[in-house]
Amino acid sequence: MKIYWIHAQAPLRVLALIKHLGVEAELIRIDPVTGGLHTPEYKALNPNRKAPTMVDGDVTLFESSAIMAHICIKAGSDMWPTENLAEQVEVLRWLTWNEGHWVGAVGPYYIEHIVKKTFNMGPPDAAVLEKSAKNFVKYAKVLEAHLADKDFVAADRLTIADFSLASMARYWREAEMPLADFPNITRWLARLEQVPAWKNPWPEEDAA
Ligand SMILES: N[C@@H](CCC(=O)N[C@@H](CS)C(=O)NCC(=O)O)C(=O)O
Repeated sequence: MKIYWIHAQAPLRVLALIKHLGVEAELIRIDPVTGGLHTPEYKALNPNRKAPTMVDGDVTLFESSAIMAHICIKAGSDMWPTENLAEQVEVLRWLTWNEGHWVGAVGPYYIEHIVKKTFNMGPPDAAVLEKSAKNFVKYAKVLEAHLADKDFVAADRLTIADFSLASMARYWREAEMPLADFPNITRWLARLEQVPAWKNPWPEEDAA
């Protein structure tokens, strides 16, 4: 199995899962700054020109959720439930909620404070952050209420939904996300940090 990755939050989920499950994979780092996502070879694998991308035999996949589900099935891991279909639906619900709502809520903070700094794109735009606050609070309230009586997002255990939802939010302090008033969320994020592969998801040669 080959995983094409860049140092960013969607590939992070897949790399953490691979490490957590001990799956053997060739991890191929791409440099987005020098056009690595735009080569004809890469575009043939992922026409979105984004990372991650997985190639496993005849199967080529983009979208980190689908890649994570594939890896779990292959590794026999119930982090993507395949026996209890009610659990599978619950995990799917939170993966969908992540893409549909949570990414849009936390994304502006992550982009303004972390992505811009990483790629020397200038200072955070205060107007963007101010405009984002209402949406952030709206969806943080949903997750906060959901986590009131839970250690994990779905199925009462660690699943790929946790990895998806936490991949930007894990940087909440550095990204200045206003999460201090959401103790269930911050406790859940701290709990995930106790998972070694989540705490240090990057390949060994790039542990920074
Ligand atoms: N929904 C996609 C998101 C993929 C995505 O947006 N990847 C970003 C990194 S988090 C990327 O490749 N950005 C590089 C670029 O847009 O040039 C997934 O979950 O895989």
